[in-house]
Amino acid sequence: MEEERPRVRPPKDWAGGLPAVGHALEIAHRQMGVARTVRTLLRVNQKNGFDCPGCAWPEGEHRSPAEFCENGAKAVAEEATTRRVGPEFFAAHPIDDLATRSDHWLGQQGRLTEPMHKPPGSAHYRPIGWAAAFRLIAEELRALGSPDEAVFYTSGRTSNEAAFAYQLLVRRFGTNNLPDCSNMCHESSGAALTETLGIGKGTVSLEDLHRAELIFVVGQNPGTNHPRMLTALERAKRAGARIVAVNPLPEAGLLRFKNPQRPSGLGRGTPLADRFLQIRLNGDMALFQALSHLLLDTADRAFIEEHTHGFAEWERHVRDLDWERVLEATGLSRAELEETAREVRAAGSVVVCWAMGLTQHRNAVATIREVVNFLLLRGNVGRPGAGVCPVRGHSNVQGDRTMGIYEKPPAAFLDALEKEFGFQPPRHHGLDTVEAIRAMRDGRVKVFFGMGGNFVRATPDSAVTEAALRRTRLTVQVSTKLNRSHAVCGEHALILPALGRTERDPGGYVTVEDSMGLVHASTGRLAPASPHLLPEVAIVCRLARELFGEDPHVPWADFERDYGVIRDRIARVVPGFEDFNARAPEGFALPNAPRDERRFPTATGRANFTVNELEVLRVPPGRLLLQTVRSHDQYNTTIYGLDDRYRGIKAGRRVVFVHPDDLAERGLADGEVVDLVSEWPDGERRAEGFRTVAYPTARGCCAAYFPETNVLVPLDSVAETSNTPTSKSVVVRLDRRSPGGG
Ligand SMILES: Nc1nc2c(c(=O)[nH]1)N[C@H]1C(S)=C(S)[C@@H](COP(=O)(O)OP(=O)(O)OC[C@H]3O[C@@H](n4cnc5c(=O)[nH]c(N)nc54)[C@H](O)[C@@H]3O)O[C@H]1N2
Ligand SMILES: Nc1nc2c(c(=O)[nH]1)N[C@H]1C(S)=C(S)[C@@H](COP(=O)(O)OP(=O)(O)OC[C@H]3O[C@@H](n4cnc5c(=O)[nH]c(N)nc54)[C@H](O)[C@@H]3O)O[C@H]1N2
Ligand SMILES: [Mo]
Repeated sequence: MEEERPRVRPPKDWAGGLPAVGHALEIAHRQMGVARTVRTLLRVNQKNGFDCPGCAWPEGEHRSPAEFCENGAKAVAEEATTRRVGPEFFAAHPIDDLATRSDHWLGQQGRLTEPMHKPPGSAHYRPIGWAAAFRLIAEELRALGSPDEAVFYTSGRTSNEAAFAYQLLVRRFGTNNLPDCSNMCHESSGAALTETLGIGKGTVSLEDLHRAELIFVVGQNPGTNHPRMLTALERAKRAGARIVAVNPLPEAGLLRFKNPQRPSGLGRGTPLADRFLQIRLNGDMALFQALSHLLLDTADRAFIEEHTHGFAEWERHVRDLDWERVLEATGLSRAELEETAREVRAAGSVVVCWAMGLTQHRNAVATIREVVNFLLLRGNVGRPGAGVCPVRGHSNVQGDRTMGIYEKPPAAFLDALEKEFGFQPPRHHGLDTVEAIRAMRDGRVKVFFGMGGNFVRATPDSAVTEAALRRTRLTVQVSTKLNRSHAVCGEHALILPALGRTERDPGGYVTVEDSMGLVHASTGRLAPASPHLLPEVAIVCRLARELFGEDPHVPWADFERDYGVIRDRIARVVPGFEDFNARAPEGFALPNAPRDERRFPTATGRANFTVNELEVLRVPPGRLLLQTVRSHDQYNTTIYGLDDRYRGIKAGRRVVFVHPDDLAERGLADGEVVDLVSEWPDGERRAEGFRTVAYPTARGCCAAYFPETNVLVPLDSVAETSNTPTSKSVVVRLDRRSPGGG
């Protein structure tokens, strides 16, 4: 492992500005040199360019000629790097050696160039031809006792076309085992919104955000993870909006924004949040219940009467609020809550935005249902400037779900597939991410196939998950870059190197769907990193041809040759994609019944108020509640560098942010080295050697970076209903390391 010596400075209270430009250009330059940097970055999110692989934030109708985003630029540079990992690299590095390397080191080696195979018992990966690789996978799949003994994971960068073809292959093979990164991400949002509003997505457009009078940004760090959202918030502010930030950490991007696009946006920048509610981890359900309680007299009776269900019962529940619990859960004062409620009272339209700070808790689904209650109370759904805005992560994670990457597909989707292709897709539900790990651990699943992503690092309980993957017969990773999932493998292992989104694709353009349900085309222009790469669609189609031979149901060869053929099929299967090929180049918005018509396709046919019991997550004496977050220099498990500029950290990632009083209570000082120990009924889990950083987080809470801390998240610690790992509430104690590192 690399030596890390983190240096610590005070955190920043603004995001963006010239340092953001400088930092991005520095990384881009290191990865790809000057000419390629200019050529590549000018194509991001432009018409006829490629969709930024950074995040799912929408582009807006007026794309500026250099829609600049520091972290978008870094994501692009990682893919467009000129560094390469070829057969010589694998000959020089046995798999055991790769397994000792850090995520940072692995990612920095560059792009994968050729298919590689590790046969049983071999210490190394060796080159393998594409045809032999597909033969091997098909043989292993055919040898299974049942199609349900294989799982097919998807990360959220896969295009609509590749995702549609992939789920078709998997269902044609006979299973719904399609876990995806959503299971660890916005699954809780999907579950809560489907039940209450009848759609598993947000109900606002960019335009709504621009004209909202009040915007809540809850459990989200947009300065790092959705930098272009700051431009939208800035624009809303200029139109008079007020912003309430709800977060245990005073994230720089929430406080003040210096827009690098406008010279006048530099200087002191635009203050963003008008109010910062420094909430305790997991206090949000209490917060929204309390706000609703204070606003019951302002209920939009006409809306409630006409469009909702369950109001009376919910009103009784919220009227009878236990203030003591609210104050304990939130760590906020009653005055702060009352002032915030007054602000809501004065606002004609409210949007609530959120991300992982709400979705990765045991009661995440209930918390998001409470956000919906809060908005429904004043009719803040389905009219301009108002609604729910779950801010998505991966650039096409929302589109992948729309295309059927889902272990619990709705019957209507399967009916449509059956009608279009004339085979019977499996009807029983498949395994999600956590269930897939359990099944591999228990020997019930023998083949793992990953379409992108870094399964062993993104998932919880790293030691358990690694052992689970090592038990399988075959692991297949379709990847662009080296990561730890290549070093933790089954008896047989394959690495299948794929084309990235920045690269020319022989099948034509692909499409993606952003966080607000806009579908648009993405065209790669760079020469592929290696002549041996295949597009994801081709990988799916060639495997299908090997597996099914002449297939009377699906024209796989045509799919591979021309993605327009896939789009024609999508148009007939997925509602909202009519005339897909004609509309894709311009882009179009998917229908959204709550937003467009105030229609709520739920079980009751109305928007549902739900009663959610308020519990306080109490932590045993001496323990802290740990959240696992992203630094400014990473993209999930891809680590660009060891700094976290906005939080004042340089040259190291093994740090834990703790309130100074919580440190003092434990007799600890800033700069000491501790182990983080999570306690769970089945035993302890330990992450070693973290430098304490005295930091202005909420009391009783601490924060450290993912994926180093995934080892601490117990596999069985999941959100109710959504089964999402509770990555934002892990009970830990800090054990001081004895001097000398014992
Ligand atoms: N550059 C970059 N961009 C990215 C990513 C990346 O890694 N790097 N990842 C992408 C992906 S897949 C996703 S899902 C998104 C993630 O985007 P975010 O959700 O912004 O990512 P996290 O770092 O997990 O940050 C969680 C935020 O919620 C706060 N928080 C944690 N727990 C609570 C809580 O209980 N209540 C409240 N109110 N706040 C809480 C944390 O302090 C932190 O500010 O970003 C996407 N964009
Ligand atoms: N403790 C903790 N755990 C978490 C989270 C957390 O906040 N805390 N967040 C969760 C969330 S929100 C998410 S979304 C997951 C992310 O989980 P994943 O999506 O599985 O992880 P990534 O790190 O985004 O995957 C990176 C890898 O994807 C591959 N890749 C990149 N681009 C492409 C491409 O275009 N095609 C193909 N085939 N491969 C590509 C590269 O090889 C790269 O190494 O992690 C989850 N895990
Ligand atoms: Mo995510």
